Amino acid sequence: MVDYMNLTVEKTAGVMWLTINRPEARNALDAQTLTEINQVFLDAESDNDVRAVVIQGAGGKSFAAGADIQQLHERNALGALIPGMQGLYTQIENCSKVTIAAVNGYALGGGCELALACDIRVATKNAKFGLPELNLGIIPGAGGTQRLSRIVGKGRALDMVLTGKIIDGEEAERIGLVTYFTEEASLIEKVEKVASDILKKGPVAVQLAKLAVHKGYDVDSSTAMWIEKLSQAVAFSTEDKNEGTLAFLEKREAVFMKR
Ligand code: CO8
Repeated sequence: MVDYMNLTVEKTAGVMWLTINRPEARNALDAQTLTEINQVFLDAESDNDVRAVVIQGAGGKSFAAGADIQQLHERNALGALIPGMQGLYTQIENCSKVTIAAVNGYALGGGCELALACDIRVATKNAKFGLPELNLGIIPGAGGTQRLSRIVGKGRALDMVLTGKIIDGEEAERIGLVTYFTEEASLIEKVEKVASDILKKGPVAVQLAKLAVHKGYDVDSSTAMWIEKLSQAVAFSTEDKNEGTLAFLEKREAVFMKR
């Protein structure tokens, strides 16, 4: 496995655990860290043993405190046009593996947007979500203005974006920003349970279902239905479909193929 400066990466039964490891900077996402996250996703994408990627922050205080503000200070308008963090998060959303954000502590700005780009968010009471970019004279620019409103609705998204308010994990669950709220001590256990529930399913079906939900969300309903229909047709062409349906009829657990 590659050596990283700002991440630690571990693989356990089907899951790649990516830990952002700059606790002294509250896991702020500088260019080096973003490059390393990109590399982990390239590796995960090409590794058939990996079926889910979990992102977490080291140090207990922070998931990620956003883009590195020193580097933002030095960036000009042309620099803001490159794909950068927004491009990386879109790649994460499009990743064929399931992605889970395990959030404890600060998930601010680009850190919150990173969690929003994941398929599932698990958070503790101690989690603090917010988009404080307007305090810096910029706007959430890593998908936050779009993904937050798709996840919690336009009204709540506008409130969070315009006021920069910070909400804890419990409130985040109440408004639908996070999928699961858990005690700090049970965060990893909860993430493992969610991942293992998904890993029991047919891998191709998981990939196709994720694709249909994400891609269908951004287009008109008739096109979305066709995305679902075509994804289903692919699922029907798999050995997993034969095994899954036969296992039910034979009253046994399905044994799905590896990808
Ligand atoms: N960037 C750089 N350094 C940071 C950041 C950051 N985002 N966050 C924290 N740090 C550093 C601090 O400067 C400090 O460094 P030092 O010890 O050298 O002084 C160290 O981390 C510890 O920080 P604090 O002492 O402030 O720790 P606290 O526990 O008191 O507070 C907070 C933690 C609340 C997280 C606080 O540090 C904070 O408010 N950080 C900034 C949060 C923020 O505004 N995030 C949004 C950044 S903008 C963004 O993410 C835009 C994304 C889209 C970009 C698209 C570009 C085109």
